[in-house]
Amino acid sequence: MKRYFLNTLLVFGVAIAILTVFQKLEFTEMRAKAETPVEVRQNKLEVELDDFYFEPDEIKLKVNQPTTLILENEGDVQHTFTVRALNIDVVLEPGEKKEIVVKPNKTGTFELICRFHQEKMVGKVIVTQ
Ligand SMILES: [Cu+2]
Repeated sequence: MKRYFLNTLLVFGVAIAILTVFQKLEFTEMRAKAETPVEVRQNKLEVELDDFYFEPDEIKLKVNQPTTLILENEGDVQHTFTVRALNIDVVLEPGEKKEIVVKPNKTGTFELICRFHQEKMVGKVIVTQ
């Protein structure tokens, strides 16, 4: 009877030890997730250039933080992704895809244009803190 009791105690002891380890692991994982800001994890953005618009036509960036822009010209003519205020100017042939990394050094709302069709092909780049 005494041995049975000890065995039961041992099983409980092991079970509690395992649960404690699992809880600690889960906690560590949760903390790792919480410490990585959303903006850092999702710093890629696809922008389509088409005849004759940008999609999306409003691009949100964080100041002093690098973002990869995946630019794709899905139209039948040449287009550019141009933000003069941020010294960005990329020309894309029809069907061409380019990745650029932008790291804006100032906040504000800046004009995005295609240099070849700037009367209709426009958008905005909004840089915030
Ligand atoms: Cu264009």
